[in-house]
Amino acid sequence: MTQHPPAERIVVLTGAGISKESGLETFRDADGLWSRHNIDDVCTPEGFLRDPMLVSRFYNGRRAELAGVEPNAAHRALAELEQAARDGSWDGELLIVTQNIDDLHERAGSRNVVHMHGELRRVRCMSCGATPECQGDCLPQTPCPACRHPTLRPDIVWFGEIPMHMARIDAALAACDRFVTIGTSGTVYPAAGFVAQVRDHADTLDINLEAPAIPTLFDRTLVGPATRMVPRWVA
Ligand code: BJW
Repeated sequence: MTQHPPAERIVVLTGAGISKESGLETFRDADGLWSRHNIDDVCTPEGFLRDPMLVSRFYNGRRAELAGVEPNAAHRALAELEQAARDGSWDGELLIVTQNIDDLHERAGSRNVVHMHGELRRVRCMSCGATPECQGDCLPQTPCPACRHPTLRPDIVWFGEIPMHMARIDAALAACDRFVTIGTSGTVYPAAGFVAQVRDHADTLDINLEAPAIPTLFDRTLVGPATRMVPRWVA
């Protein structure tokens, strides 16, 4: 019989490392996206205003990659834990706060997912704020289906912008008993500061392929690939 974690309210923060074994790139690993793309060009509002086509090509390329990959054992293990809460076999609550813009948590079956850095499958109208879904390539000069304004940007949080759903995330962090990070370098704020927010009231665990180079604020670390370590932690 499966023994799920004992804590009642768990917040899991995921980063690019959880999707790496599905075939998506991370950002800051040696072979990551930032080794080939300039952050200021593709990941800032100023970069988009300078060259919307360059930014659109960057995200269209990532949309194409996402279409060719599947959730992995780590995504599925989290979805199974949430399902256990739903069917009553685990007396707990799980919220996934993801920095990822892919939809692999949802495709694995998770429903309680908050995308704090936006979603690849949506674009945002720079006039009315509508966030329609976009299939295949999305181009900035496409008219918004709601207001016809011809400037749709990726629905992504770039540097200098405020991450999404922060009120819900802060409330979940304040109420959680356990906080687990999976596959994130912990370099980008505000997500990097969540462990400091919870450590006086929650048990904290970091799951990462690499052992931390410097001491961290986490109570425990599990070192290894997410597809091995997350099912082991959830079981
Ligand atoms: C595995 C694995 C396997 C690999 N198994 N593990 C100076 C000090 C402090 C803050 C700032 C500062 N100057 C500027 C700031 C703010 C800035 C910031 O933090 N900058 C830092 C770089 C210093 N932050 C912002 O601007 C944010 N906004 C903000 O702060 O607004 C103010 C505000 C906040 C709150 C309330 C009110 C006001 C916005 C940040 C936007 C980030 N956007 C991006 C790109 C968009 C999405 C996209 O294109 O995909 O988000 S940047 C990029 O980094 C992306 C990611 O979500 C994010 C985090 O990266 P992640 O996921 O951690 O990936 P990596 O590559 O870094 O790490 C992968 C990890 O996986 C590694 O550790 C591997 O070891 C591991 N791994 N394989 C397990 N198989």
